Amino acid sequence: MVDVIKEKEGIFKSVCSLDCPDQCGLLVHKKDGKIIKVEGDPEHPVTQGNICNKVRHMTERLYDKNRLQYPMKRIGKKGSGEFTKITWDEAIEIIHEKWSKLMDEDGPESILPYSFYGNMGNLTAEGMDRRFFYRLGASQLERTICQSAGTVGYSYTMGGSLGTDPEETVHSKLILLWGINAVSTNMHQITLAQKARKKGAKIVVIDVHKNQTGRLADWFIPIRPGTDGALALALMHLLFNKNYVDEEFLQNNTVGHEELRHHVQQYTPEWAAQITGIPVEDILELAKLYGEATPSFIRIGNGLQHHDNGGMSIRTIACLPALTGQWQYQGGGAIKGNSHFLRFNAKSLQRPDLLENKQTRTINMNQLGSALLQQEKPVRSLFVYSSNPAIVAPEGNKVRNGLEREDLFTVVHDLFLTETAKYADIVLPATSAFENLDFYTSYWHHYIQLQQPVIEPFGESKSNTELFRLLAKAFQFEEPCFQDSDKDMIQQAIENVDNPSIEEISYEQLEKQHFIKAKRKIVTNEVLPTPSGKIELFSKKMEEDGFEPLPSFTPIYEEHHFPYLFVPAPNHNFLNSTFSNNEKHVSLEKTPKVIIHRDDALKHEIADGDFVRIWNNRGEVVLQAVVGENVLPGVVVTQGLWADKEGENRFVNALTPDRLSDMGKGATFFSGRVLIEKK
Ligand SMILES: Nc1nc2c(c(=O)[nH]1)N[C@H]1C(S)=C(S)[C@@H](COP(=O)(O)OP(=O)(O)OC[C@H]3O[C@@H](n4cnc5c(=O)[nH]c(N)nc54)[C@H](O)[C@@H]3O)O[C@H]1N2
Ligand SMILES: Nc1nc2c(c(=O)[nH]1)N[C@H]1C(S)=C(S)[C@@H](COP(=O)(O)OP(=O)(O)OC[C@H]3O[C@@H](n4cnc5c(=O)[nH]c(N)nc54)[C@H](O)[C@@H]3O)O[C@H]1N2
Ligand code: SF4
Ligand SMILES: [Mo]
Repeated sequence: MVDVIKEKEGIFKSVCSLDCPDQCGLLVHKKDGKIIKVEGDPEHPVTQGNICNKVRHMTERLYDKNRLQYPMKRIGKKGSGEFTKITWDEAIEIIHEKWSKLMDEDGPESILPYSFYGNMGNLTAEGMDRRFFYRLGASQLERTICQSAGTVGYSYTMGGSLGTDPEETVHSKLILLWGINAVSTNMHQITLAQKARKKGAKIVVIDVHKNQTGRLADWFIPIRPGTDGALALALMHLLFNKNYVDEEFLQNNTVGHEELRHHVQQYTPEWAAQITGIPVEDILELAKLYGEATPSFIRIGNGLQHHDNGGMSIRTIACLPALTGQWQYQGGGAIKGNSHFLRFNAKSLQRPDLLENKQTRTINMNQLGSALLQQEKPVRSLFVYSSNPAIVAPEGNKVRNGLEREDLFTVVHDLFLTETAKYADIVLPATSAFENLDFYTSYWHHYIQLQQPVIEPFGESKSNTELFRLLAKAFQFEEPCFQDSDKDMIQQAIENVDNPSIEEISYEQLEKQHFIKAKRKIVTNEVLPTPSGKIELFSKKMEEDGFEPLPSFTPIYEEHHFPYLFVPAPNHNFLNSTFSNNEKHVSLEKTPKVIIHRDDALKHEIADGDFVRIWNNRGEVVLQAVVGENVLPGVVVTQGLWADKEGENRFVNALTPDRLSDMGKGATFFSGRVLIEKK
């Protein structure tokens, strides 16, 4: 095996580390020891050499003049971004000393780790860090900002994150992109859908506004935010009543179809039309289309689940493919997530046993602001890595007020001086994924991939695993697992796996083959991981957990005094807040905008291009209006999680609620309400 780092020139295989379902195979071009170009790997079975614009411009981020090179300590006011250079030894010493004192005074729970998937590598995201914080006994973080409501909802129906193999969706005859902006967020699903379209498939998009994905659809269906569950219930009503259901499939593979048939009689298309804003004729037409198409495929996006009722919406939509027996066909079914097929030995990697029955408290990452501001058992130190909560977390002003606390000792490990890092006492430079050894498991396609380091660490930066090894050493943790190398950790994670899809993969095989596909059977030939082993249209487990056992609809929370629903979605050229601090990507997005329906704009005398003040009891932003008909009246949409800019007020998460969703303690970014006026 070539030691890629040592090679000064060449083209090397790599993996995209970003939090994106596609997890593309990459080819990295190297010259004089530096990366000069990143392109798609044509040999990757799913992504086939195509990559997005974001990563095509990755070299600009890797060698950005603002990339952190060495550890620093704060010298100015919190948030001001004034720091001075220190050494790694000093940084580790300061953290060790401070934490030892806090642990003596208030116990280890006064320390809160905060991380997410800024890098999807399994070691980077949930490896040595987990071992370290379990062993320390720090507060535990509920990492539920992204997909947890839907994951729980989908699992009640299907037993886990398992769905269609995306490669098979080229055979689909109907592709329903539901609450997903796939052109921006899952581009290879679009490539596959286009191939299916060439063979006669129809693409239908259901969204609250007509973005790029809506524009390429054969049929775009606008829907009021947070009402998708009602649409799905009416579709079920029609599928049963118009005999589109596959009775044999229901009989053999599901639990509760008779109860469901009876239950959905109340959910007429007229009822759903009132709630969703979709005309009755369109609901009838969609039911006919879905009822008649085989194979049909639903790609369930994140838009649906970032709502108060997100869990139940996805639980409900997940029932649809079973009604018409779609799981029997190649290219039929649905994908919410597919990580079930690539389950590895997470316990060996993360070592939760190191907690040793310590009763540590849990803090929800969506409620970071409240956690930092609470008086009782205060959080006294925050350690942020692979995440940028000062931009991405809801109720952002609360988060920043918390970060401003002079008595909070904050450490941030990142590649850039993010908005969060500006509040840190200690800033530590992180390597990029191209500098690390790691393994990757997609949550959409079915391949596991190895990432060999391609370049030397940038400046003095260190990987997440190396950082936590150093901290473990400072704390004199003696368990041998703190000395495991990255290769050891990969082996521990992929060996002795209780998952028939990948049980025999070895490190050497991964190294040789680059991408290995999970062995997978058609979902219904397997016993599903639900309590009954079947698709649960009626779920006893839901009843035990305090939910209605059958699909149902609860409207999102009414913030009555604010008339407009506010949907601050991601954008095309950033990935969450990543790239929002890189000039190239910012220049592609230009400026943050707010999309408003013509009638609403008229009411407030707002013209296209005007600046609009958008506010509620949580905060306010001022954005430039795009007036038109690409959004329903009563809904305003923004795109992108933008870095702060001096003199501008563009922090959309200042307005989002930190309520938790019905299931999975998930985020409710899209269930907030606002007022608008011309600035
Ligand atoms: N370019 C780019 N790609 C990304 C990301 C990014 O920031 N930029 N982020 C990555 C991450 S972490 C994730 S989780 C995924 C997210 O990607 P997606 O799964 O596409 O989810 P979102 O973009 O959050 O929302 C998708 C769409 O849902 C719509 N929506 C909002 N509320 C509702 C509703 O109630 N009903 C319906 N039907 N639609 C609704 C929004 O208008 C939006 O167009 O993308 C990943 N990929
Ligand atoms: N309004 C609104 N808010 C949202 C969303 C939305 O749709 N609307 N989407 C939500 C969703 S789905 C998600 S997943 C979250 C995502 O929120 P985050 O996970 O915070 O995602 P990013 O903003 O991309 O920040 C990741 C950070 O990790 C850093 N990083 C990258 N690699 C490494 C590494 O190897 N080590 C370390 N230490 N750092 C690294 C990057 O430089 C970057 O600053 O945002 C959520 N926030
Ligand atoms: S961000 Fe997504 S689409 Fe872009 S290269 Fe990475 S995995 Fe591929
Ligand atoms: Mo996400």
